[in-house]
Amino acid sequence: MPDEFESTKLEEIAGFVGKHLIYTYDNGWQYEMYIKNDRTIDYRIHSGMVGGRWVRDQIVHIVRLGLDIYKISWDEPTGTTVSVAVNLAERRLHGVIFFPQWIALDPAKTVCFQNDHLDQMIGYRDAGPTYPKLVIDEFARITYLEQCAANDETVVSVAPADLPEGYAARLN
Ligand code: FER
Repeated sequence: MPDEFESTKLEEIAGFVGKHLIYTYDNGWQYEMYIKNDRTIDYRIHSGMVGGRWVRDQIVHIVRLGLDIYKISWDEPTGTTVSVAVNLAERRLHGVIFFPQWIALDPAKTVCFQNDHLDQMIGYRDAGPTYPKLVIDEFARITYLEQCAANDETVVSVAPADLPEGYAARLN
C-alpha cells in the first residue's frame, strides 16, 4: 500500500518531530531544517551551491535508526534526492545529495522560495539533463538545536535573506 513505510511509525519518531536544527557541512554549506511532523519538513539553505533556496512542506520519509539517530529521505520537485542521517546526541549528521545535471550546470535556477515555483521546477526537472548526477557526500556539525512544537508555521516562514542579523550563526 502506498501509504505504508518501513519503520516510519509515529511512535518511533516522536522524539524527532519538532526538532529544529542549523548545521554546516564540512564543505562549508550551511543548512537549516525543521521537522514539522512525521512526514513533513521545512528548510532554508543559508550558504553553498544553492544558498538562498527555501522550501516549506516537503514530504519526506523519516526512520529511527537508534538512540537519538534518525534518517530523513526525500525526492524534490527538482529531481534532487536527499538522504540525511542525524545523530542528535553527537550533534553530527551525514547528508547525501544527488543533484540532477541541470542543477550542477546552473544551480541558481533552484534558488527561490520553491513553493511559489513548483510547476517551473517540475518543468526544469522533466527537461533535464538529469545525468550524470552530481553526488555530494558530506558530514555536518549541528551548531544550533532546539525543540519546537509540531506543525509550527512560524519556524521557517521567511526567506534566508530576510532573517535577523546573526540568525544562522547562533550557537547553543
Ligand atoms: C540538506 C541537504 C540538501 C537539506 C536539504 C537539501 C534541509 C536540499 C537540497 C536541494 O533541494 O537543493 O541537508 O536539508
